[in-house]
Amino acid sequence: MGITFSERLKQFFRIQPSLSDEFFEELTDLLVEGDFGPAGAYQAAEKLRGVCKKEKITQGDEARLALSRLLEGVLIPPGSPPWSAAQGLAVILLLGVNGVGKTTTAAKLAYHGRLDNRKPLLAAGDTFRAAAVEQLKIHGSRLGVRVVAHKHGGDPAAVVYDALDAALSGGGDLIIADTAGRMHTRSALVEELKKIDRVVEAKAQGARYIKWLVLDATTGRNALAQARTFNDAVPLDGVILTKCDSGAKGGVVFSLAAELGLPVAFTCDGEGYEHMKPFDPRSHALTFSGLA
Ligand SMILES: Nc1nc2c(ncn2[C@@H]2O[C@H](COP(=O)(O)OP(=O)(O)O)[C@@H](O)[C@H]2O)c(=O)[nH]1
Ligand SMILES: [Mg+2]
Repeated sequence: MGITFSERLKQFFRIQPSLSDEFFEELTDLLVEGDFGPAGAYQAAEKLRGVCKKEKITQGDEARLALSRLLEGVLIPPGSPPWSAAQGLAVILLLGVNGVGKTTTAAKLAYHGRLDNRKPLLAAGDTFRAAAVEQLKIHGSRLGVRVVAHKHGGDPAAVVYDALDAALSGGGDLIIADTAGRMHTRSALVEELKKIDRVVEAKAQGARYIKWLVLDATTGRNALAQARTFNDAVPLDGVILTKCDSGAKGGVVFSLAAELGLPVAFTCDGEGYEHMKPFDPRSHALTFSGLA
């Protein structure tokens, strides 16, 4: 693997003799490469130009620090996880396309919830893929967490309904529902997700209900397109970024905040249960800028 994007950004700032017009143009191009998208990259570079002028910054390293501060300001702090905020039932619905890491993330959330003294229940809402229920059951038995499942091809809303029933009768206080990332058609998937959403809204009144989109960090700008699609179908509370260990550039996180108002709740950097941590805007901005 070559040098990371953050290292390139760092070098770019290092070699600047002056913060000329050309510098800000090149910075824009570089941010586009870092998954900012053209409009976001231009805005960030222009904002930085303004800050440098106002604060009389002339050195590359100072400018990089200013960029990091500016980018941190774009990000939305995730708040505390739903299981730690209050007592009572919490319901997490995980959405996202195939292969992004939903099922693995469901298991990680159960693991972390239990560390915080919650009693998780996993709901096997991906009834579309034959192996999906089995995959979640394997996690459930490793973790000692109950998995509510129906058979392959069943109605996922009914699975979630049963998980809610089980929780409300004392079987748990943190439901983590996995869902399918693919159906026969996109509209079928959207209808299915809306139905699950209606079931939770109706049956879990008073519960803390969170909808998180799982995104593979290595898919770059495509992640933003996915977020738009899902957010239109079922308004999201935030995203969980997976595979941050696999060479992601990290710029899309700023677009998720600036363009869709979505915070990142957690980042995952490996397949193990412990490879998930709460997202920290400051450290993301510093790492992105090559300062951490
Ligand atoms: N390297 C890495 N792999 C991950 C991470 N999260 C999930 N995976 C892997 O990605 C693949 C797809 O995950 P899965 O949970 O089945 O995705 P789903 O289709 O969205 O449910 C599996 O091989 C996981 O082990 C992560 O944070 N880092
Ligand atoms: Mg899955």
